[in-house]
Parts: sequence; C-alpha cells; structure tokens
Amino acid sequence: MSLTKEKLLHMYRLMLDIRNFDNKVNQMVKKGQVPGMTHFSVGEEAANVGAISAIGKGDLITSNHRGHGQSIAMEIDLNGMMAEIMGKANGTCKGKGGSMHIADLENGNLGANGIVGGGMGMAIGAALTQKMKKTGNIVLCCFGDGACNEGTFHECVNLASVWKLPVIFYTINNSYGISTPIKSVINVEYNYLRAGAYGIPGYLIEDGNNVLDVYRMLEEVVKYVRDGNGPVLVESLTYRWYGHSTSDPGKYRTKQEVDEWKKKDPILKFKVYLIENKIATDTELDELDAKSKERVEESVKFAQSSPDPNLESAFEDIFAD
Ligand SMILES: Cc1ncc(C[n+]2csc(CCOP(=O)(O)OP(=O)(O)O)c2C)c(N)n1
Ligand SMILES: [Mg+2]
Repeated sequence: MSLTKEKLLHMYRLMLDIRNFDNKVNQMVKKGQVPGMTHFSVGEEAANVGAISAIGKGDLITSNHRGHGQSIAMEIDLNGMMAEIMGKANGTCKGKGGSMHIADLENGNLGANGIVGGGMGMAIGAALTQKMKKTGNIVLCCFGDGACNEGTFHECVNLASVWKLPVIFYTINNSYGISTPIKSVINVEYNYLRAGAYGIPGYLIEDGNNVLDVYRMLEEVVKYVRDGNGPVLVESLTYRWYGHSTSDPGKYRTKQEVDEWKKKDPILKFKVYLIENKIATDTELDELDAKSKERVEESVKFAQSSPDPNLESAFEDIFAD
C-alpha cells in the first residue's frame, strides 16, 4: 500500500472536515440558516475518503444527493461549499445548486445529483470521453445502495461493460434508501453480486468504516480500470448516523441499531490505527480536529458575509456560449 505518513494524516484531516462540516450544517439547518433539504455524510467518512484518496489527479467523480463527503474528499474549497449551501453568490456554483447540486468541475467533481441514479449516465459519458481521448483518466461513479434498483444502473453498467469503459461503479451501502432496508428490496445478499450479470468483477468491502480497507481495495481496482480492463462494481458497507435528510425523524430504525454503528466510528477507528502505529500522537490528532473546526467556522463566516445572488444572475449560465 502506497501511503506515506503525510498522506495518512491528510486522509484523517479530510475525514474530520466531513464530520465537522456536516455537524455544523446540521446545527445551521436547525436554526433556519440553510435553505432547502440537506443530506449528511456523517458516519460514511471512511467510505468516501478511502475511495477518493485512491484516485489520481485528472480522474473524475460523479456523486449523488448525499454528496458533501465526496465533495470534501475531492478537496473542494470549504468556504465556497458553505456559501453554496447557503445559496450565496460566492458559492462554488454561484449559489444556484445548493447542497444537492454541488459541482466543482475544475477539480474533477462532475457534480452531486438530486436524481437517484442520475450520476451514472454522466459517469459513463465522461468515461467514454476519457477512452476516446486516451487521457488515461478514470471515473469514480458514487451512489447509494438504493440507486442499484434504478433502471439506469443496469443500462449504464451493461453499456460500460460492453464498451470496456474506464469507470468504477462505487456503491456506498448504508443499509437504507430513505426508510426502505435494501435487504427487503433485492433478492441477492448484496448489490456487488450483480456485477456477474454484466460480465464485470464485483467486490465487497465488508468494513467500509475502515478507511484503509476501502483505500486498499480501491487502489487495486483503480489500477485494473486504468489499465484498460473495463469497469468494476465495488460496494462498501457503512452507515449514516443522521436521518436520511434533515426532514427525517428516523422512525424505521432503532436507537440500538444506530448506537451499534456509532461504536464502529470510522474516525475513531482510524485514530486508534494512527496512534497504535506511532504515526501520530493523540495530541497531534486532536490538534488536527481543532484546526478542522476552525476551518469550518471560517467557512461559515465567509458564507454569512457573502452577498446573495442578484436577480439578473438567474438568467446566466443557462445556455452554452
Ligand atoms: C429517481 C428518483 N427517485 C426517487 C427519489 C427520492 N429519493 C431521494 S434519496 C432516495 C433514496 C436513495 O437511497 P440510496 O441510493 O441508498 O442513497 P442514500 O440516501 O442511502 O445515501 C430516494 C428514493 C429521487 N430523488 N430520485
Ligand atoms: Mg442507502
């Protein structure tokens, strides 16, 4: 595994940023400071950071409605992201996208998407571009367990397989699509098993809360896909700590179930690894957490002092020049 101390600590920092950013946004939603609906990545930090840390510069991702974790793992500017979520003119997408449509094209993030499965067609289109232009870049297509029952999943995995496109279909299985347990709507144990139906490899990361397990698997499949062998389907098992969205009281799962998963906290797990392997001390890691919280507070100040978009801007960016 090609991970330096610097990279490990960077991954830890990204996981902290996801947790602290989303915890802050959750508080702000409760105070009515964030318009619209928001979906959090808390609990899924390892599944996001482990995967995205294994792709390279120039590679692309597509995301879904729960895209905060992926945007942060792609190193989006936190100030711009917070301003976007607050609908401000200085936001990453000029305040027009909000939480569910954050995109950062210059840095390879083709966008979050409010349509379940909506990123998949974009991902294979982008993968076809990489193949035709021989860029050597690949696409990491991120989506949830529920999205695997959308028709577009089957169409896109099939086409990507037939055309041997450089795309990783990466499903983050948090056990639910809103209130529906995934196991009640599929007749195989896991979605990754469906890969065989399309003639591509499928892999399960049993502990999607272990960032290094995720990284190791993704590092291997990134190489396979980049070498021109066609797509793969990878599934990570993890859990979201909060409700589906900020409007979900979460009555379909027990407190005991949520608490069991909180014991498998991906950040704590990584922290223990870093300390036990003498990569960093407890104090150093706490300092990283304090700095992460400062960055998040800074982003709130930036967003709050940013202007609202003006009326004319509603008519900009509609047609291509
Ligand atoms: C095409 C479509 N159908 C239904 C919805 C409503 N919807 C929003 S999120 C969601 C569940 C998605 O579950 P999953 O893919 O597992 O992602 P998770 O929220 O668990 O991360 C549904 C059904 C939608 N946004 N788009
Ligand atoms: Mg889900």
